[in-house]
Amino acid sequence: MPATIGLDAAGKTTALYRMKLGEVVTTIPTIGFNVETIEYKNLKITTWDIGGRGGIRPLWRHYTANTDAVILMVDSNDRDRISEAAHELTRMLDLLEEPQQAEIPILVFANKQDLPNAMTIAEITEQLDLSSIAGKHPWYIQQSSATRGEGLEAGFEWLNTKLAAKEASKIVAGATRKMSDNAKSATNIFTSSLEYWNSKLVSLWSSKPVAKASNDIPIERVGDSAVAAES
Ligand SMILES: Nc1nc2c(ncn2[C@@H]2O[C@H](COP(=O)(O)OP(=O)(O)OP(=O)(O)O)[C@@H](O)[C@H]2O)c(=O)[nH]1
Ligand SMILES: [Mg+2]
Repeated sequence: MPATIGLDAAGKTTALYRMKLGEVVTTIPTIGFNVETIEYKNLKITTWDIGGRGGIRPLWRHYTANTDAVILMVDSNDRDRISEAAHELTRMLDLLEEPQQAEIPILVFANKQDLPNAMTIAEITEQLDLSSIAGKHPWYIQQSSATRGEGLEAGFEWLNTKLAAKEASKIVAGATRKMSDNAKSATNIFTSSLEYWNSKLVSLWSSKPVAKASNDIPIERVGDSAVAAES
């Protein structure tokens, strides 16, 4: 389940409710977390909406255990705290320890783009040092205005594609494993039937009276007899 993180007042709850209900709700700071399910067209994503206040941030790590994606909400207008947001993202990514989390997608919303002093996508990409995670995680940055409902769908569509691709590759991996299991058991059946017939042959063979190879049986030597015939 994706974890939606970001500093307090970045717009996480607003964005999720906007997607869920299609309207702007008046939010209060999230203390702890909410679970929200977004449904839009064929898209369905259930995510943690985790409060971003300083005191709550240490709790984020509890949501990383089964996380299959990270949604980071950034207040593009908050220049003073962009480095803090970058720091929290790094910390969050460091917590992803499970091997299956190695390549989980990271969706960044550069939110509050409706405000005149908003940082650009390029500035935020640089501040968050997103290019440095490129080799580890697929990432995507999307500008948005949660209150206007702009850019949210595009971001979630990207995430949905990534999650669906992962699900599909899991199914393919499962099917391949099953096929190879089937091939293995067919080989096992074949081998054991070979072994069966082999043992049958051996026992048939050993029950036949076999001439004893001993010295009292005269050995005909072709060479000698040829010589004898000549003389
Ligand atoms: N101008 C503008 N304001 C926004 C936007 N998104 C959210 N806000 C406002 O920012 C404030 C905080 O929004 P929240 O959604 O509560 O923020 P949050 O990230 O959930 O904050 P915490 O729960 O404290 O972590 C609210 O007053 C929102 O109306 C946006 O895109 N543009
Ligand atoms: Mg909130």
